[in-house]
Amino acid sequence: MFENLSERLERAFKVLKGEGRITEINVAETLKEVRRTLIEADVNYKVAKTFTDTVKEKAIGQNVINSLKPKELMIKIVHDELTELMGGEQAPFNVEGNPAIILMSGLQGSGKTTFSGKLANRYIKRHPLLVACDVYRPAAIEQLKVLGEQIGVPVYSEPENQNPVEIAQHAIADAKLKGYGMVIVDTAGRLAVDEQMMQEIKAIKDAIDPNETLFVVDSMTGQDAVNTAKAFNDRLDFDGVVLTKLDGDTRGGAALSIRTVVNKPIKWVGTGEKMEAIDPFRPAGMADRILNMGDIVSLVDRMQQQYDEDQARELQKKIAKNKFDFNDFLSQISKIKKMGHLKDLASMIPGVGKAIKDVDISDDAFKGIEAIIHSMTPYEREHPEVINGTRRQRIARGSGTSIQEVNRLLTQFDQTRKAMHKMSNMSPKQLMRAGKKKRR
Ligand SMILES: Nc1nc2c(ncn2[C@@H]2O[C@H](COP(=O)(O)OP(=O)(O)OP(=O)(O)O)[C@@H](O)[C@H]2O)c(=O)[nH]1
Ligand SMILES: [Mg+2]
Repeated sequence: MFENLSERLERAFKVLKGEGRITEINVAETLKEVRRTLIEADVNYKVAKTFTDTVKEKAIGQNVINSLKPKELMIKIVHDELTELMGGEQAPFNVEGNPAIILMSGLQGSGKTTFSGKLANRYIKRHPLLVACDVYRPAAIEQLKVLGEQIGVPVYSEPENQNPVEIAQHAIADAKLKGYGMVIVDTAGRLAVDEQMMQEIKAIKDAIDPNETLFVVDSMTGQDAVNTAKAFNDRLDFDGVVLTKLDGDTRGGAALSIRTVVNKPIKWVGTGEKMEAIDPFRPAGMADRILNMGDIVSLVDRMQQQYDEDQARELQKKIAKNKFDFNDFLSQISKIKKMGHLKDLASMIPGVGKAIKDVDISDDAFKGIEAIIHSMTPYEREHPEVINGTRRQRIARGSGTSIQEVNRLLTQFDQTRKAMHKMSNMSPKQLMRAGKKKRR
């Protein structure tokens, strides 16, 4: 995500390295490069100009009082301004009421149906109901049903009814009757903005009065995304934007200009086809990522989605009793995999993004390990200590790996288990001391 943008900005800042202070002259070159970078990332040229003008004003103004080095000062100002450009504070998402009603809008293929599923999955505890209001493609209902099944959420549809307004109204009545806490209405998209689609989505909105009307847009479409957003907003007056496909090699322009052009906040981003690949949009976090500073808050958020407190406590107990086994190991791996692409996750760690830019981190990294564990009997998984030489040979054969790989996994597992057990019995003070010792 934004790799090019990050790299170019970094180069722009390099010019200032070694400079003692910011002056009109040395900052001019950096700013010219920043502006060029933004325009190439598909940011509207007016937005880019205003942006660099503001940065310049702030940089020169702060020069005297600030003790930061020019390069660091510039990075900080650009970071703050990028955050502002994308809306400043994280926008609230209104899910009050019973049921809370969310309406999707957007062009064909923008990711409405996928995002409906992701949102339902994210709010699974509210007992959501998905509604299929795309009446033009028979396959659309089917697509939503497949997603619904995958995440365990029911789908309301009326295959014989061609009136999406009625379907949405019936679905809400049904939700009230059956006690669903949230209704997510998926609608039909068109290839381009057209009058009939606008009338239809407007009619649905007026009829069901949603908490949130979301405009879903493919971030790969760059400037076009901004133009479509404007057209939809003029007619629909939506509440927030969903930027999908941020996992692709999008140039970032849409994320950076939508807020300024339509004055509506981006509320969510989609970063993959998996149902878990959804993040709340945080302007500061996105600025961190653009400037290659990682985004630890989003990483923690992804983790929290996968771990509930009860499970964590259960696991802690097992570790304390030295009962952590291969079943637990397997379930940890599956949680990590659900959090998203490994490379994406790693790049959220500050400082790591750039370091692994050209490293191939494949999502198959766990495949060998999983195959080995799957070749163990249930008893072996719970009692790894019984896995002797003959058993190791059988496991290697069963998993299509070698005895060396099985040995390596068993040794690693044993070490991890010992270390975890030891740590779980330490006081916070002892933990600190152990950490220091290791670093020396
Ligand atoms: N890589 C990636 N692919 C996505 C993302 N969101 C959706 N897609 C893919 O984009 C394609 C279109 O997504 P849909 O959800 O069907 O789009 P839609 O807006 O419902 O399309 P219509 O119903 O035809 O209007 C699918 O192949 C999705 O898997 C995302 O965040 N990342
Ligand atoms: Mg769809």
